[in-house]
Amino acid sequence: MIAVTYFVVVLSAALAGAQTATSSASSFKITAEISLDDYWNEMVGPVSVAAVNTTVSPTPVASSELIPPPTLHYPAFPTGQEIPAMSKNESWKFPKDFWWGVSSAAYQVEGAVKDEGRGPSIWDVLTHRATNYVSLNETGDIADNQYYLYKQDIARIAALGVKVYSFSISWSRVFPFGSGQVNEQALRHYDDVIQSCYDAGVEPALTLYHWDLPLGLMNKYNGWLDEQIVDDFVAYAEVAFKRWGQKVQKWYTVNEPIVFCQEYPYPVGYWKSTSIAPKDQQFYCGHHVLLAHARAYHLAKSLGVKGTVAFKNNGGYKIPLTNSSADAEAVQRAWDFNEGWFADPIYLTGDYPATVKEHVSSLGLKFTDEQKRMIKGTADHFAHDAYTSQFYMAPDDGLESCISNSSNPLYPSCANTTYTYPAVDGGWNATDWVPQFLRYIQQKWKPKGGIVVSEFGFSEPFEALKTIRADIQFDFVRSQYYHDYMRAILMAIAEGTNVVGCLAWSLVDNLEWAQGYTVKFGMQYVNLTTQERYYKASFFEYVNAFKVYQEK
Ligand code: PNW
Repeated sequence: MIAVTYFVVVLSAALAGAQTATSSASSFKITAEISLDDYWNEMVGPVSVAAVNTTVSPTPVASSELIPPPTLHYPAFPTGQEIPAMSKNESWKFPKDFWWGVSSAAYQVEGAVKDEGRGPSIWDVLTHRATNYVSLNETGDIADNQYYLYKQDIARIAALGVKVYSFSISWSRVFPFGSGQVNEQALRHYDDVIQSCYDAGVEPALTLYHWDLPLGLMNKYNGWLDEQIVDDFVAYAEVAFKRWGQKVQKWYTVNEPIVFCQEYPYPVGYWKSTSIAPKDQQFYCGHHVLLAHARAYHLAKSLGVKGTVAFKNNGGYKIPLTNSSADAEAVQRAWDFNEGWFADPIYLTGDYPATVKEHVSSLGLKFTDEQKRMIKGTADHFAHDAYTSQFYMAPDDGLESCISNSSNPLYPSCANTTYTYPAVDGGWNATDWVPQFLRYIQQKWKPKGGIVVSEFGFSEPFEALKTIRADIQFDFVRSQYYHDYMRAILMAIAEGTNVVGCLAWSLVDNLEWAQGYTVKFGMQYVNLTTQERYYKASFFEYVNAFKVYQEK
């Protein structure tokens, strides 16, 4: 228990009445001291607490667990055999130094949201207060309770021979209000998570920001919409780099800026209001992310941080619907406004792709020459969360009419798209296009240090409705996905694409953001009542790819 800490915060009228989604006509500013407890009570209210709230020592994983769960649907796994009998393709291999692992993010797995001095993040408000924001009003209050069960989680992945565990640090644990006073207890917690990884023979990879913005910064200046976040992020990164920079070899600054910037506009009334038009907010966010990332990168280098520093980009392969030149142009705009928005500045020019630049500079957001020089080259490899592939095409009424009409729903990218079926129903549909996708990344952004598929994974349709554990564990469709995805990476490597690592999402079922626990991405089932973990068949399928194809 830490002593009650008081922080000076700026309160405005909008958040004094933050329980409802009404925005106030007038606002006032006061500077006040508030305890962390009172801040929680005002902004979030009561939270659920797990039965287990001290760090648990790992219990050894029983050898009976280390064989795949029995098949329910077809007899392809003879008893005791890990995969269907299948011949090896001798022209494929993962090089010896190819690194692979599993991933998670703080708010999705940790729980213990109020413990040991953690301050609230925007996700505590989104789950507790925002009306209809999260399916079934589920929260991350307890989640997988990994805050206390990490030794068990690490032991379970180590038992399967997993090499890397990629997780994120909770900014509002380190800085309960986002800036100001550091919470030493949080640092000690992550010291032990990191050390526990090494003790188990698993290498930790750290992400500094996986969407859980400290609420204090959202209340103070709308988070990523304001340039002040750059200094605050760099101050946070500095604490992490100084603490773990000589130990941790793999660093990511931010996870998927496209996704979290497009999360703006957040529902109004829960935090400071903004006059930035809803559709423009993502570009303010992106601008500040690029500056924050780049400064953090240079800071890491100047502090002598060992290993690699990059950010996790995301997106999907873009397939032109037809061979028309309009669809080709739409595809290019889609790359520009997705991957290229962050990748062109960081890997190529220090600045946005021309199409994006035209739009962003119309908002008054421009990088100076010095900033461009600072941004360019700030990633030691290309980390891509590569889940999907989609068809793209020009809008029905043509590209030009969209580009000249800011009220067109597709503006400003103006690329129209279609999924075969929605992501929550398993429609990520990526594996066929993975080799082309990875080759595109290599040819377009020419990353030094190669490509890491920093997340990929699959939600089985309707898995959350299953009630029989054996049925849940035999995740045939996800297994097929991992089977195909691994072969797609092998194919890419065989074609000469420099893929150096991959991280499967996710080691356990967890809080899938606005979809709560209704959508499952885990390679382990978690009984959320008992917090017991059970390997699913897909985990064995994933691991097996390395058993068969990685050079010893
Ligand atoms: C990732 N896309 O989000 C996140 O990093 C995870 O936190 C999340 O749980 C996981 O994927 C599964 O959804 C993505 O549209 C969101 O390409 C969107 C895309 C990719 C990843």
